[in-house]
Amino acid sequence: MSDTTTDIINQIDEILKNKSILKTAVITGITGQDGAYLSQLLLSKNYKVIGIIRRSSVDTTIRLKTLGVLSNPNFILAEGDVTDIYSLQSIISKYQPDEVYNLAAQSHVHTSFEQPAYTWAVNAQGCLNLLEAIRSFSPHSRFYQASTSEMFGVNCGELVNVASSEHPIYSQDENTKFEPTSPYAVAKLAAHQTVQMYRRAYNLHASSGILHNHESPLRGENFVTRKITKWLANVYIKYGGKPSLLNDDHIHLGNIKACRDWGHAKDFVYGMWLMLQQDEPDDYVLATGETHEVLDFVCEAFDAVGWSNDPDYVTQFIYIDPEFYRPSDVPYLLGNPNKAKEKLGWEPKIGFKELVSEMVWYDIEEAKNGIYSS
Ligand code: NAP
Ligand code: G4F
Repeated sequence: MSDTTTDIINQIDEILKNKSILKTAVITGITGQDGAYLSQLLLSKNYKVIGIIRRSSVDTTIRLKTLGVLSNPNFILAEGDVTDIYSLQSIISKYQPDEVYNLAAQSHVHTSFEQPAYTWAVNAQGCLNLLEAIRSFSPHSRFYQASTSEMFGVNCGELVNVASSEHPIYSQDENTKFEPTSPYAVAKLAAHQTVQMYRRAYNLHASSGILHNHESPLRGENFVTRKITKWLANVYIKYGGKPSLLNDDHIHLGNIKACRDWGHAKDFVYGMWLMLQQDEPDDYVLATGETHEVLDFVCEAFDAVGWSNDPDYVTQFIYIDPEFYRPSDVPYLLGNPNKAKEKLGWEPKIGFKELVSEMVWYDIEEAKNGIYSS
């Protein structure tokens, strides 16, 4: 084939690809766990995805590479920062996106106690900046805000099994009062209410997902779930698949009695997308409806590799370290996702056991290959 023929074929290919593009989406927080899974989902639906990435002296695209997103021809990285409104204005006005997902955050709760002003700038002001950019330059764009169950704070929610006073169960839904107990949650609540205000005042199609904890093998390594699975994987490899404390290989943890409603990030990003496909914007809780203590997570991880999951046995491997306690912690999260089920048809597919097992075995493979990312 001549060069000219190949050129023509390539051009036709390009035209056909562009023709099949359905929508354009801008995502902030593109390099994070959810940014990676959401891009993967949208690309599979023929979106053109523009990921806003902040300048860094090191490569932060590891998750995007792992999921094969970075090499997709419909994926573009645009440099920007949610604390810099001008960068957002320029990207939003250039791409006129159908959908904008604001996932950028200083997302670590413990860190927010040490860096409250920075957390506020990214999590609260950052959301306002993005909404303003949309209002001014692309008001037709549909907007998703990454709100969080952390906003419920010390409020365990409503009693759901009124019949059993012996084992009362509480759960949080869209009507549960927010009682935030960290700088992270206070900033997220400010953003959440700003979204509601922009919806009312400016008629923007702006929705918030009040998401309970969601994890995956791509979870940041200083969140408790990934910290546990990485620790276990290293011990597993070091001692040939046997549990051992030979070199004082305890895991250092803080509040192991805290309860979280842990789901899989893949399920949750699908819920985000569903919210923006609705005729009307709204707020939705996404959760599995099941809660576990941090200690249960460690036991389940032991079980995944065939070690005893007896809590008395497992706790011998845990060193309770005050360093990992927070000035105030959220004691209990269990979400009621009924509204999302009824209105969006959303349902989580991956359960707790499967989630823990996937994370553990992924980290064992990484440990085998000597991959220790930061
Ligand atoms: P993550 O892995 O920590 O990712 C956070 C992302 O935000 C990263 O891409 C980070 O970029 C980016 N970012 C931080 N500061 C920024 C700034 N100033 N400008 C632009 N980007 C910035 O978080 P995640 O677990 O994917 O969570 C996604 C969102 O959902 C967050 O808003 C989080 O607060 C919220 N959320 C998460 C959960 C959960 O359980 N995962 C639950 C409820 C709500 P770098 O790579 O450069 O740091
Ligand atoms: O894994 P965590 O750090 O997640 P946390 O604080 O629940 O926040 C995550 O979920 C929120 C949704 O509810 C998101 F909005 C937020 O961005 C983030 O994704 O901690 C979970 C629990 C806490 O009670 C913590 O005190 O585990 C307890 N914990 C005990 N030892 C620990 C540790 N947490 C961490 N990170 N490290 C420990 O060693």
